[in-house]
Amino acid sequence: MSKAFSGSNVVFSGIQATGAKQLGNYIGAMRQYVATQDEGEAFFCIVDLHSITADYDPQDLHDRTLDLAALLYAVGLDPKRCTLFLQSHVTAHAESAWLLSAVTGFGQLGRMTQFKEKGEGKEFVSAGLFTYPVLMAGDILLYQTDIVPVGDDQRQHVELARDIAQRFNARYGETFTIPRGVFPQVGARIMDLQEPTKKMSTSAGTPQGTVLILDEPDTIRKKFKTAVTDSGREVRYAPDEKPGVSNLIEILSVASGTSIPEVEAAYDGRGYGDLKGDVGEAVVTLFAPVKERYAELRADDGELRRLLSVGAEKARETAKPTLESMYERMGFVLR
Ligand code: AQP
Repeated sequence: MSKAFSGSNVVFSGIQATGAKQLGNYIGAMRQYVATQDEGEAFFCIVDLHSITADYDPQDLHDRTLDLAALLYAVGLDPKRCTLFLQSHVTAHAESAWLLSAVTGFGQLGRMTQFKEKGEGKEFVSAGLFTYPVLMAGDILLYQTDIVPVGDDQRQHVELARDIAQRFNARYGETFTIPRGVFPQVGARIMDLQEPTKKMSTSAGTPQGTVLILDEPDTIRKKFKTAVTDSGREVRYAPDEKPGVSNLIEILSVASGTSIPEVEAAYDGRGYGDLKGDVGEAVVTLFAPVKERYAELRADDGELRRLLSVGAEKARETAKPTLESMYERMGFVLR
């Protein structure tokens, strides 16, 4: 299948609509979106269809979707340089998920860590939570994607998408570009500040250990001040041995634009108190302009909807030839 855009990379990544967005989402994903929007043709998708796989409230989904669109523009996505759209506005996503389920192993889905983690201990686990990675594979493959900027927790799902693409190509003929995940060198897995062996997450993390992008400055400072660190006073980057302090070092490195060894050197002999205070301050400074832009953008519902509708139009056009090839190669009689 030929690329819609030759000579450059196609970038695709999705982000869930529900859940207040946290520092991990920013460092692991959004920051990379902004950086990759000039690497070629970039598509960023608010994956609202994914949001119904766990318990959710319809009104909350509705409001959070527009909140997230405003936030993504506020962190630096530029509608002139990338395409931002809602997954539910492009029906090819739901269709491709069904078609790709024919080349996805039941056993493979059962091995997905996110399914196990998110389903564990729940009274009701939806079938959607199980098939979620197939929808995600369709999201990526419909755009003939080369690179998928995501955090470390999505590594397994991107691998599965590659596997699905290879199986489809082998069974029905070359149809998909095989995508590759790209992960930030620093900050691919930001940890919960209270439980630093677990990733920061709005649904699974601790409220005090999860820093929200739109938290008030004092709340951010307090969350860092009370961050759980390790015994001793040595500010040294060693994630297995010292998860708490290493997480703070990574966050400070990203928020202040300095390398990990530079952070270690700057805090040599100073202990954890200074480090916690400074990381909090650096994150407050990082998010201050984002909060300001967000407030302006979120105030104009009409403009947000207009931008999303332009994005959806572009996404529909781009996805269409790939979806048609899928139907054709799988033996369906075309309309
Ligand atoms: N802690 C993290 N560190 C680095 N990257 C992260 N991402 C999420 N948490 C971290 C990356 O953010 C992108 C979008 O994620 P999502 O909101 O679609 O869903 P998620 O990965 O399930 O994030 P949460 O906060 O854990 O959401 P909930 O709690 O709602 O399920 C992805 O690229 C992800 O890697």
